[in-house]
Amino acid sequence: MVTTKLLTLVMVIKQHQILLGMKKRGFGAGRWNGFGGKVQPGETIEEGAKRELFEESSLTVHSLEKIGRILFEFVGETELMDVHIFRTESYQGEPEESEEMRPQWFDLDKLPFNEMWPDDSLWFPLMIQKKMFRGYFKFEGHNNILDYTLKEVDDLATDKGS
Ligand code: 8OG
Repeated sequence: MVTTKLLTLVMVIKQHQILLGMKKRGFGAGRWNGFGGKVQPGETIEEGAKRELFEESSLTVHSLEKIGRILFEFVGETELMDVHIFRTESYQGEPEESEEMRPQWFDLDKLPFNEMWPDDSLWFPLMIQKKMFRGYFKFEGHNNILDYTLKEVDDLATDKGS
């Protein structure tokens, strides 16, 4: 049976920079990424996104913009990952290292794509330009994309995931 896990991912942008964290352990360890994780029972997706951002970076945010949604399939695994991606340019606090992430600001034109998930170089440009998007990526292992779709959408809220 195929199941789907709900996940969040938050991108914090300040002028010409983006805050990424080096994932220190678990899924995606050794890669720079935004902040996020599993949505817990009883919280909305946006609440989960804010909680994970705070736990992993010490930053708080009042509002997040929904910017993208990507479904990931890993060959041989029955669980799909439904990742809801948010963006913000207003936050409170200073980034601090956590057990999971070591935060660092990167210039938007000097992103460390060779130390990031391979799909990121395809959708980061849309996210940076505030274009909303939907994607699907089929991975073999964690390095090979076998198949993908990526499209800009006008509205994520009414997009039922087809
Ligand atoms: O709780 P955990 O750290 O395992 O959650 C995984 C995080 O990684 C979550 O924020 C979603 C995010 N993520 C994936 N796949 C990809 C990907 O291909 N690219 C990026 N940038 N993030 C991803 O699960």
